[in-house]
Amino acid sequence: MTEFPPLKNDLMLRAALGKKTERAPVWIMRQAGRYLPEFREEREKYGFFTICRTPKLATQITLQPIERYDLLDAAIIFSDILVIPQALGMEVEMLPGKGPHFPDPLKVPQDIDTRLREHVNVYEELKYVFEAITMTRKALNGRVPLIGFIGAPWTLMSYMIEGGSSKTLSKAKTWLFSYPEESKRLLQKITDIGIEFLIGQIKAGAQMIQVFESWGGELSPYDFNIFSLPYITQIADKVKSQLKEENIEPVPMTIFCKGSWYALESLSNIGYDTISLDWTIDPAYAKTITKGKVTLQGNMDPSILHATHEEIRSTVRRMLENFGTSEKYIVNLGHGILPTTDPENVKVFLETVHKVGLELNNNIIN
Ligand code: 1CP
Repeated sequence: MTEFPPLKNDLMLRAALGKKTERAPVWIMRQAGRYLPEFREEREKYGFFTICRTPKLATQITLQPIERYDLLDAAIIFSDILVIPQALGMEVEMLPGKGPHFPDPLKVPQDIDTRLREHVNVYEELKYVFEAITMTRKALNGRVPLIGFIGAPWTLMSYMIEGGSSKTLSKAKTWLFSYPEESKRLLQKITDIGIEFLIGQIKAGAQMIQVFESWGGELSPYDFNIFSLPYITQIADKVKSQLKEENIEPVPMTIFCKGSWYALESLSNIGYDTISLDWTIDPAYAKTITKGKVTLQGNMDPSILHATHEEIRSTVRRMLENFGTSEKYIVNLGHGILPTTDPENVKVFLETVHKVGLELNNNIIN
């Protein structure tokens, strides 16, 4: 494995592993992206997936928010969850202002066999992500840890069948309820690739991992237990056991199931170190249900970054008071930052997290 510069700021890793922190660390979901003018400038020159596939560009953009603010405690590799469907052989375009589009989505279960690659050589098809991770890790020079990620199987299956964003996920759900066995076969296929992809990311230099089940909350608790939970459980289990077998130090893993408040207890028992919460979950409730077994991450409503500086400051203070800042907490939003966010407001958010975090911790210590 490649040698990297020593890590200077390990707050995120300590928080994820349940160790004390002098203040709660902070990063922002989708922190390198559309709200930043320096990103939009690059995006005018290059296609979205060209950036993902060009390690030098992916590195440069991953570093943009780190350099602009100098207040973030982690970087997340610039990529997308939809690189797995691409590796499976599907075409995905990124339409400006609209988001992802699959010109030819999966329509019937036979498509699993006729349209998707039977064997995916992850190290070949997704080599560009591994190269971007290694290059970014070197460029970070130990400033903050680098997060790698994948989309969870149900979320990826939804995009592969819907062909893009959908309000109801009616086509993907038709599969679950009309062809449950075939759906499970597809979910397993995505799971197997996801596990190998995450292990590859860790070998390439990712120091933390996040699994995004962005459409988890579209499932009933009953269906979540059938079509999401078993697969995200396998991912945590197998990534950790395989790393152990290869004598590689495991890295902290985070699960984000947006909308799946009902699954909090289950999620705290399946091997993830951290659970990322959306803003509909009350901090006290989350702490009671998870009983200190995991670190919590989140969960400010991203829309609050559109409000006044005063409103941002008071919301951050309340959030830090409720979660506690000295252990088992990572500050984040409850979902990705909105493209319409003013970068100045992000600065206010980050500065307040630092200031109030230190202040609350000192009060506890003194
Ligand atoms: O800083 C970062 O976080 C950058 C890396 C990153 C990540 C972690 C991007 C870049 N995308 C993602 C994850 C991702 N992609 C998720 C999971 C997180 C979440 O729920 O928000 C999802 C669902 C996607 C799919 C996707 N890609 C969407 C969502 C559309 C929908 O269905 O609501 C969109 C708009 C994209 C495009 C995209 N991905 C990333 C960026 C910067 C962009 C904008 C693309 C552009 O420039 O046009």
